[in-house]
Amino acid sequence: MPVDATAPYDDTNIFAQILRGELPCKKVYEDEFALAFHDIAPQAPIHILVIPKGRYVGWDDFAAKAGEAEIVGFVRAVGHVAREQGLPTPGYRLLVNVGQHGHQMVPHLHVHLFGGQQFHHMLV
Ligand code: D5M
Repeated sequence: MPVDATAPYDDTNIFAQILRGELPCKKVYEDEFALAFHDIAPQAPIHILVIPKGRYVGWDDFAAKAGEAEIVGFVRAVGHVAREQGLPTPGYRLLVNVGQHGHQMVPHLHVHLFGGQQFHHMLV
């Protein structure tokens, strides 16, 4: 079942467990504001998730509640990972699923970074 992105943050969610080091991940980048790791079920040759370290369920509470340094740091981390993966020149795709209609399955904000192939139409 997709999550309700307006629900209170649930500290037992799987990405919270990864952030606390209770579950392993294939880490590609970490800084003060963000953690990036390979998606467990990749849907492209490169499929990385970038998550903020703060407790945000979806885009809306992140945008509304995160501090400016946190927002800037997170956005920069996404760009950093894309550069580290050599993606800016061929290009890549970023995706954020939010709530039920967005089919968000994990209630901790995450940006999907897809690369390594030619994409065509938007996903549906
Ligand atoms: O995407 C949630 C994504 O999270 C989905 O692509 C699978 C991925 N996932 C789930 N569990 C893990 C673990 N443990 N490691 C790495 N990736 C994981 P959504 O946008 O919520 O539908």
